[in-house]
Amino acid sequence: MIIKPDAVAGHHIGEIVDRVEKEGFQITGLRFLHLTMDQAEAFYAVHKKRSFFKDLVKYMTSGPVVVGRLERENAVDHWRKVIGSTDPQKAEARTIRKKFGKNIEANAVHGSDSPENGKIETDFFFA
Ligand code: FUP
Repeated sequence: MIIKPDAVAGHHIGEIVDRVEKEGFQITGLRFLHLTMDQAEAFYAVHKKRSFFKDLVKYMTSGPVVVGRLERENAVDHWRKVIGSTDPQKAEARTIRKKFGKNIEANAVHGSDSPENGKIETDFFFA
């Protein structure tokens, strides 16, 4: 997971980490850091051609984030259910994005979209 700049700035780290643990995840890595442009561009490289890429990188480097390595049975699918739809307005009640997301860009948290990408993304931040 990544707790994105808007959620960190909004003082929601504690509530989000609390939810992570209540959902049965084991936190096996947790870091507070400010992404560089290079890191943000590399992390979102799949979206390089998309119209929102430049703004997304700008936003992701606008303030510190918290990155976490989460383990659980069926972790990827479960975390995606807990965070909700990319657009907070479309996210279901009780999801993290519904609760804390501001808009489709500043949507509070990141989750990997497959176990393969989960491995790539956790390796990006954790040795
Ligand atoms: P998700 O898997 O829900 O994080 O969504 P995507 O991989 O489709 O998008 C990654 C990030 O790009 C989103 F979290 C926010 C940003 N984004 C936009 O800023 N605008 C869009 O129209 C779509 C995504």
